[in-house]
Amino acid sequence: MFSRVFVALGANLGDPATTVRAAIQALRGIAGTRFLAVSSLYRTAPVGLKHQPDFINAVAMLEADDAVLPAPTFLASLFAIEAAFGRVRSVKNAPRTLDLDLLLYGGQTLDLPGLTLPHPRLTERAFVLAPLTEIAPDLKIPGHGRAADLLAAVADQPVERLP
Ligand code: PH2
Ligand code: MG
Ligand code: MG
Repeated sequence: MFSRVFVALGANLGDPATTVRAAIQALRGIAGTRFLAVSSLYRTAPVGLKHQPDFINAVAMLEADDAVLPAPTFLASLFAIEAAFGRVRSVKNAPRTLDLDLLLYGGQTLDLPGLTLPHPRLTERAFVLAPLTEIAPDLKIPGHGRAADLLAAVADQPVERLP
């Protein structure tokens, strides 16, 4: 079965806009998927650890065949792209060259070590919900309702859509 898969991109070290654009190209190359859409880039204030540079964030939408690339395998291919971009995993929420988060895999809910679907913090983050609703305005998050309604609830978080 084919599922719509949403991936969040984030970077705040080096030249983050260039990194995010290059990472979008890398996502287009994941074997067994079809690339459907990508949001604008957004400049966003850091959530969590405050004293770090602003982020560039975006969200991409792909189609994946469950039988070929189930969620854990899909996540492994995201980690491989992060590693190729020089991501070093140190402390949680530290600045990063590239962060790729698996947000949603069709309507799946999943709770595995290292992989929870929907992504557990997606519902409270404008830097994810703004680009997500840009490309999927009618999206519903399993267990949480409409993404657009969730975005309205975090409208106090500064995000700026880039031209
Ligand atoms: N990612 C985090 C923590 N905080 N803040 C913004 N604005 N954008 C991010 O991508 C981000 C964050 C952990 O992954
Ligand atoms: Mg991550
Ligand atoms: Mg993240």
